[in-house]
Amino acid sequence: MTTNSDSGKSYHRECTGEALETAKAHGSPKDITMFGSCFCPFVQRVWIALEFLGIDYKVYEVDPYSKPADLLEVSAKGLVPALRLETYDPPRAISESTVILEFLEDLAAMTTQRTLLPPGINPYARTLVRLQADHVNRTLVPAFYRYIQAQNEESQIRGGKEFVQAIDGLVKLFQRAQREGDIHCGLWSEGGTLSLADVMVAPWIFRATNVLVHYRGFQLPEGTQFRSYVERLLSFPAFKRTCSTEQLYIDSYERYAFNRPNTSQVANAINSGAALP
Ligand SMILES: N[C@@H](CCC(=O)N[C@@H](CS)C(=O)NCC(=O)O)C(=O)O
Repeated sequence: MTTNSDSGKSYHRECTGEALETAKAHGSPKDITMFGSCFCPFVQRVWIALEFLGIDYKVYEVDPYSKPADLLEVSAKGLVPALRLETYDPPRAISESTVILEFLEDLAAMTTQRTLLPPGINPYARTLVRLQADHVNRTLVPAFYRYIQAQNEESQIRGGKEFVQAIDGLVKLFQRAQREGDIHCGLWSEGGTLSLADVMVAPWIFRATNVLVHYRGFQLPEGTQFRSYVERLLSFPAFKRTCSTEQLYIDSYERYAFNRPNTSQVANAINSGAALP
């Protein structure tokens, strides 16, 4: 069902659009340096959180596939995102998007007082958001890559179904949180604000609306509630400020859409059935 042939495009090395403006505004040294790449959804998570939590940072764009020495110093696997904490001497580093999000949440609690979790002491309400985030990581993200890397019609149809099921699973978890009456369902609630689960999933929902539409003819599930959620998510200011123009993603994901050999560690893991790096 792939509509066109591999034209050999490579990934972009520099942000475009709103993301470029944001990167330019964060070009001078700060206590935190974010190692990132414009096309990377794991980086986008961290970037959204920095913007939303009001934590200052410098953007440092690197090519994670060429493994420059300064990237390997902050991430043993040579993966973006990573943060370099410049206030230590010598500087220290953190990698892994989900772990970085927890670090930023802790840091914000001590500084800006902003949060991605239900505020106050409500362990159950906070757990519901973490359950949503866990589903995104273990089910929805791998399903996205299996779908975009699937090459024959049968596996593409299966991949599309699996991705939709993963979205449905997330919707069920949002509905459960809402039904149980907890105060913070993130942007799923009208009038709500960004949650940890929203940050975790937004980059892949966004890429479903451009990359998957372009290469797989994908349509997001219907349903007014879900469509309104996507609308709130993709128009949320802290999210939009981290978005490049759609062509950047379409170009950068051609490698995945044609499952070119050695596209990335993530692509290799999907092809071999291993856990994602
Ligand atoms: N588990 C990591 C995954 C990060 C990741 O895979 N980043 C990609 C870019 S989207 C990367 O750096 N790839 C380099 C490579 O595959 O060698 C996280 O959540 O931060």
